[in-house]
Amino acid sequence: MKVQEVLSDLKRRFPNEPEYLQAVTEVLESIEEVYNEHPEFEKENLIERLCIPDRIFTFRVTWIDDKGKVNVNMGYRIQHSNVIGPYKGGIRFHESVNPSILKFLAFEQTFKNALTTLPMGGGKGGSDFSPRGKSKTEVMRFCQAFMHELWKYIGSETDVPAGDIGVGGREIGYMFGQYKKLQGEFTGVLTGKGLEFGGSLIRPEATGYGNIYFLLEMLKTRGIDIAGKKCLVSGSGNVAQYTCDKLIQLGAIPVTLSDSDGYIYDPDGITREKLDYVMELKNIDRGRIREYAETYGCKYVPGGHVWSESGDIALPSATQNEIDGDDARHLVETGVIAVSEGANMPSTPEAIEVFQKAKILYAPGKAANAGGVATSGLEMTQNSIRLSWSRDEVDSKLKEIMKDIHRQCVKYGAQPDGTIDYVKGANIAGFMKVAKAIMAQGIL
Ligand code: NDP
Ligand code: 2IT
Repeated sequence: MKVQEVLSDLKRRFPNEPEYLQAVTEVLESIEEVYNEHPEFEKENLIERLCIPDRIFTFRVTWIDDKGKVNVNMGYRIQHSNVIGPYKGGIRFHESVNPSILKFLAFEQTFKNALTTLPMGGGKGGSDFSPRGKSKTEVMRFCQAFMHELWKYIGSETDVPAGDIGVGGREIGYMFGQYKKLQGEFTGVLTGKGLEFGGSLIRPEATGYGNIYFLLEMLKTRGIDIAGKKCLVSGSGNVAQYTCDKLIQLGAIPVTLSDSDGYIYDPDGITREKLDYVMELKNIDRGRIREYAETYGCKYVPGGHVWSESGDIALPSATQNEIDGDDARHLVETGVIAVSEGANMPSTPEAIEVFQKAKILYAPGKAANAGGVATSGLEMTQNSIRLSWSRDEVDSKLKEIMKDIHRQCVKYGAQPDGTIDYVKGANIAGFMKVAKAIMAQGIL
């Protein structure tokens, strides 16, 4: 089937899955031209086989809270594609989780993982359980109950989950412990593990650092220095924190952070000391970003989005569709020069169009935030060879991978006017690798 036929067919079959359709539409529209140059792809209905996940597991998760109440959540694992390696991708715990969101993430993950140059297929999982407001023991019981179902479907050579929204080192530790007990085996079945039990140095930092390494490559194409640039960062979790960390190291000035309740704007910049405070607030005390404004006496906007402020560089690091068309127009009108996505699909299609028309530097998540999963891939390698690499070794491999992803984007996304279409570049590069692997392995 032709690209447009597949798209309208998917819309008919999955009308209640807007995020999945959004991600699929973006990729298919940017690869259409290349796809049409390969009649052998169409002959084997490659597109439809690429868009529909290999399988989806859905299960009930039952757990008891501290008051003795029995709670029921939904659990999922989407195994999208294992043509270039074991299924690989994070687990998200958030009340908004549903099949559409996980299908979009698993689809995107497949291309992102292809771009890393490492042998990893694509998958994603999660639950509509939110750790927010839960005690440590409730989170532990939930993670154990979740893994009690999930363990049957995963394995170090089959499917290797990791963290995402609501799943950090703490949750990975609990899930790893439960997997090990059920399977009776110590294997690298999850990434993002603690350093004491097979985790990799730099994995916590990797998504944020990787995003800035990618941004540096983009800025280099226009001869722009990052030092002194005012940066808008959204979110205040793993990705946002290490994005700020690297910005501070490079002399840039992060001025915002947010959570689902609102955002802070600190005109003096988030310094090293203030970032240490945020890390303790968010990772240990599990507090709200509002408390930053109370501690440092800056602006807090309840219910607001950082995109109503202005800055030189925008680094969305919270969630999907957080930047809409109006936000994008405001950012462009107030002089943003680069947008690099730490989050997955944070810009709506309209926002992407605004950025691209304005010819600012714009990097989609599947390229810019691939450093997280790439370092997960490095964790898998270290687990397989039973060795731990030093911080510098992992960091320099991460830098090389991000530079390589940038090169792939330039190769497939260079435009006649000298600019680079990073959306097209990332989508075509990822697609070609996965497509060739599917063709080589026969009709399955
Ligand atoms: P965290 O759970 O550590 O942090 C998420 C942050 O975003 C929190 O501040 C959270 O606020 C905020 N947030 C989440 N959902 C919403 C929402 N619906 N509305 C408003 N704010 C929200 O997750 P990560 O930092 O790991 O993930 C952030 C993004 O980066 C996600 O899009 C994820 O898919 C992506 N990503 C993560 C990678 C990783 O390695 N962790 C790798 C690649 C991409 P609150 O605390 O109030 O919920
Ligand atoms: O979206 C992502 O790339 C992640 N959440 C990280 C996945 C991983 O397997 O490390």
